Amino acid sequence: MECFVEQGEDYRDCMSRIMAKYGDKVVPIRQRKVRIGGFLGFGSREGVEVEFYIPSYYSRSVPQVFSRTPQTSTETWRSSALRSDETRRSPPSRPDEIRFNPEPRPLNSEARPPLKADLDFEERKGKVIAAAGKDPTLQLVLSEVRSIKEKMDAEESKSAEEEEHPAFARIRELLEYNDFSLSYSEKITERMRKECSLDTLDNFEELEQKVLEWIGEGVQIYRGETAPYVNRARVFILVGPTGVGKTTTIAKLAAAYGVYNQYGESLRVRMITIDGYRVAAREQLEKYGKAMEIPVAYAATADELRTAIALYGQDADIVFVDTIGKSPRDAMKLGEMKEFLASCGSLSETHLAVAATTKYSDIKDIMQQFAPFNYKSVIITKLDETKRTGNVLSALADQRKAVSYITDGQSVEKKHMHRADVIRFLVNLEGFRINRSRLEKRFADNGDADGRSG
Ligand SMILES: Nc1nc2c(ncn2[C@@H]2O[C@H](COP(=O)(O)OP(=O)(O)OP(=O)(O)O)[C@@H](O)[C@H]2O)c(=O)[nH]1
Ligand SMILES: [Mg+2]
Repeated sequence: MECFVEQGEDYRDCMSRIMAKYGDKVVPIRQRKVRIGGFLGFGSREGVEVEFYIPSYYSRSVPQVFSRTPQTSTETWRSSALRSDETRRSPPSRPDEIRFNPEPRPLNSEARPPLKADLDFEERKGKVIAAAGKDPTLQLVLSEVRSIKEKMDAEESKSAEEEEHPAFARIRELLEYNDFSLSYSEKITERMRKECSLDTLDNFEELEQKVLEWIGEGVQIYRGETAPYVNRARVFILVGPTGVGKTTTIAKLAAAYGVYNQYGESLRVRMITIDGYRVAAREQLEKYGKAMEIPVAYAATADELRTAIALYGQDADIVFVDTIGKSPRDAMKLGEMKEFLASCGSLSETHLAVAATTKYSDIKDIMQQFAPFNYKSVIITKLDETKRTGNVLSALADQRKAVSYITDGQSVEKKHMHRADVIRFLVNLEGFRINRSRLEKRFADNGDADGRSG
């Protein structure tokens, strides 16, 4: 261990010089009064000399301090770090003089006991935190710091997300291209994260099939009543927004069941319209009825509706009821129509027509606004007018609603009316490579939408 001396005007001056040169890890050993300056004893004055040493573990870690040539102040002050034999002294053995544990310990060691400097820092930190509680400016600064940290965390997790497997982005793109809602797409990618191994993610064709199967699982098909209708007709009411194709669909359904025997069974069909509101609405259905030789009635009041149902119910298997197109925004008119339709009896069933061209958020609104009708299924119309059905599939899955029929043409021809089936939705999705036989195997029992005819 090397000892050093420094001279100054007084003890305080000595210490500030020592610390300026060697830092604050020095250990003063003793001080004594000395005469300093002057020439041959003339002009000298009284000063102080402090003897000190630097513990070896600090001196190892701060070698630059010692490699530096000690700076001496010009004429007045003598050099400090004396290395001559007479100025090198052994550290005092008296503990009261040292007041420092000379036991060397490595710097920054966990085991190092807290130094005074550490304690001072902790104390100051405590004071700042306590002051922050009272000082609104400091609180503002702290909240700024917090929000910066949150942003940094968010950036971090975002960049972690950016590092995800490229298959996620490709599936998202495919879903977006098909107009699936964002929340639907998130659910699919979440499922990928949970259920797909790296091998599956690497095999995109396999992944596509999986995603198609998941989409298919979310499609519920309405199968209708399975019990036979004894001594009564089935009453099938179609509601929905204006212009979605309700009247055309009623005519198509009547044709499918009453003319084409499209679903294996020839039924006695009747049609009723309650639409006296739109010009020529009544004539529109009557025209279809005449062409198909299917009776059509018009009911302007609740009583007339009740009477028509009672009359047709006696000698028909199924009565289709066409309604007035209602804006889903007009809750009052929807309420009135619901009351009106109550005349069809509690055993009637209501279905909702929605055009495939409607955007996802509107379909969701429509489904919610028509919810008081307790509709049993959704009929998707105008499928021929769009190639993207993600909007419809997302809304059906969100609202947990089943789909019964789809229509894809203006004319009342057999080819434009279909029972809903999962495969049809899946194979029509754009951009996906379709393994039809695999899908058919997976959804073998999902093609039957109407219970009565099988
Ligand atoms: N492309 C296409 N057009 C259809 C389809 N179904 C109906 N339409 C057409 O949609 C238009 C409106 O059909 P309507 O059956 O009168 O619709 P609506 O819902 O009864 O209308 P409102 O009674 O006025 O509410 C007509 O031009 C139909 O030909 C379909 O599946 N595909
Ligand atoms: Mg109509």
